[in-house]
Amino acid sequence: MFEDLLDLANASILSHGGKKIELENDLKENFSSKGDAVIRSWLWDVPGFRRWRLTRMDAGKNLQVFNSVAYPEYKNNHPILGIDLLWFGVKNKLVAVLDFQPLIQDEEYFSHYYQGLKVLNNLYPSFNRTKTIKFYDSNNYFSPWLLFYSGDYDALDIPLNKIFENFLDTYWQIHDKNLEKYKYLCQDEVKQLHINYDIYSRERDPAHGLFKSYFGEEWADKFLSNFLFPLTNQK
Ligand code: BLA
Repeated sequence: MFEDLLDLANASILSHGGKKIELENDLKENFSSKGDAVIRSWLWDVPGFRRWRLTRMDAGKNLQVFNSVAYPEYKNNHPILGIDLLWFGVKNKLVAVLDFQPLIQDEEYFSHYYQGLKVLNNLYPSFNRTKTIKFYDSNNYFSPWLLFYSGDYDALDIPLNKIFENFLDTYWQIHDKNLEKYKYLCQDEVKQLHINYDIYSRERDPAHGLFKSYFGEEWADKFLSNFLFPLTNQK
């Protein structure tokens, strides 16, 4: 599951001039000691972006994960692309969170970057859960138009691939339209907001326990510090 989405994302990055960055062996691929799960990651250097990472975890019928974050360059103040897709096999439950994660909660910033996501949010009402999100603070690094589904996978009314493709295309539009001409935050402010994003995400991320149970604590710590949120150590 999610393999198609990963292929789609990697192909889309490649077509935008992305170059693969080699990862250390155990970050690139790691098997659980019981042999019941594998986690693979990709890192890209993409024009206009500081860092673009993707991760797929396959624990068979228990759990499937696809997670990706794209951090634009400090010199522009685009929202961060955030994707977190999880499927829990026992309950056949899908949790899908897709957002243009805003650096700040500000009307002018929203009116500049969120027209496209607003359209998608209206187009896919089943991805418009109004319940408060767990673990995170919905007013911090989440937009009012995030696409969020949590429920029975079979009850999805629109194929996830279609939503994903549309979402990614809409995000590329921000980039392709060269919206970096809009200078609302200076480079130093953007840098600090990216650092804060990593610190906040690492503190809140419910994935550590999951990684620990499959791959051990040492690897889980390393994966979070060195791959998922490497700015955590900067202040
Ligand atoms: C929820 N994300 C979760 C949960 C897990 C992960 C285990 C709890 C699901 C549940 O029990 O219902 C897993 N997070 C991961 C994994 C990685 C990770 C495996 O970072 C890394 C490989 N999370 C993100 C990003 C977004 C995000 C980029 O990493 C933004 C789009 C959002 N994840 C997010 C939200 C929830 C969540 C909002 C809570 C969903 C809810 O309220 O049910």
